[in-house]
Amino acid sequence: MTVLVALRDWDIDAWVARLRRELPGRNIVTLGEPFDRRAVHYAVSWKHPPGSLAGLPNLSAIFSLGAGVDHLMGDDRLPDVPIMRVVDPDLTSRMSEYIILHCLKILRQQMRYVRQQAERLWEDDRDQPAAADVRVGIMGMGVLGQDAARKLRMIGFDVAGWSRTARSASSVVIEGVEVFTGEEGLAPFLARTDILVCLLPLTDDTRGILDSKLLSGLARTGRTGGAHLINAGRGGLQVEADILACLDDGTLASATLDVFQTEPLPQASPLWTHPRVDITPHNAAMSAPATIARLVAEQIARAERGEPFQHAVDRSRGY
Ligand code: NDP
Ligand code: OXD
Repeated sequence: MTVLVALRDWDIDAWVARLRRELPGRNIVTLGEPFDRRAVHYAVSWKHPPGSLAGLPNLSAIFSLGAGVDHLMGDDRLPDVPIMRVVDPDLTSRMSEYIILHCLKILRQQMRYVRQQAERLWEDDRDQPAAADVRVGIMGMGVLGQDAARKLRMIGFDVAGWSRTARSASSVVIEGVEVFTGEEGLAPFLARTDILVCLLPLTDDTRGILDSKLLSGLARTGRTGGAHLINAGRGGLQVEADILACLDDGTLASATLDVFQTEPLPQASPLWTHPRVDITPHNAAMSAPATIARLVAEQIARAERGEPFQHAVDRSRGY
């Protein structure tokens, strides 16, 4: 039984080595070598070249090596087999670390002190807000959004969330966290938000959602000196020209971006040098080969014991 590893952008050797360790006795092959297409039962993918998983007659499942599956949905020749995504405590904790780091950076005005140090300037702020004075709004109250919400609440932030369905909102029970839903919940959610955290998946419904219209709905009179955006979901969610315009006209006080419309972020992008933009190279929550290869092996073992796969993607929703 063969497992096909179909990756772009990531270190394929590290993944193959880990998968071989976790799946002893299986034939692990890559797209770049000759292999028997009829022997492939499973494929693991991160941004595989579109069409490269077609023509595998015995394929029974595809595993995304990330939590997001937009990289699969763009392939119009994707085989009609179950798709599983990563849900893993290690990846979830990493994302929460990132969100907490940047919410605290805004709360404690860290960028101001970095600038002051460069100028040897000793100037403090005696009117420092408490975490409870700052309203964080999380778009996307799934696995990652809920964990970040819980941890931000523990620190004391005033947290709310926004998700697609009321059903999911009622199942998200985090003390003190109100979950708004759908289009009608969006305006009130934004109006009570000083720091907007985006952890949405990229789908037909969410593409370009972070535009001027949405950002202008954020609160700007809170204790954070204006509205702030943190996007660690996907670059396709944001309209970068609108974010720059919003920074320049005061709609946004800062933007912290881990993901971009084009990755790597082109050298010519004005985001690189904007004084109120913080950039990280799409590494808010990395998929670690050691952990994720084990998850794939566990999923295969489940299927071969006759148990259902976990964390299957709903293709009609796109996430
Ligand atoms: P989940 O599928 O668990 O959660 C998605 C959430 O988004 C759900 O609450 C869902 O609502 C909500 N949602 C989806 N569509 C809409 C919509 N149209 N309107 C409002 N809410 C919507 O995903 P995860 O939390 O595991 O991951 C979220 C995303 O984070 C991934 O898709 C990926 O793009 C990104 N990511 C980025 C990483 C990085 O390093 N930068 C690392 C890992 C993930 P509902 O609950 O109603 O279904
Ligand atoms: C993911 C990612 O989706 O790393 O897991 O972006």
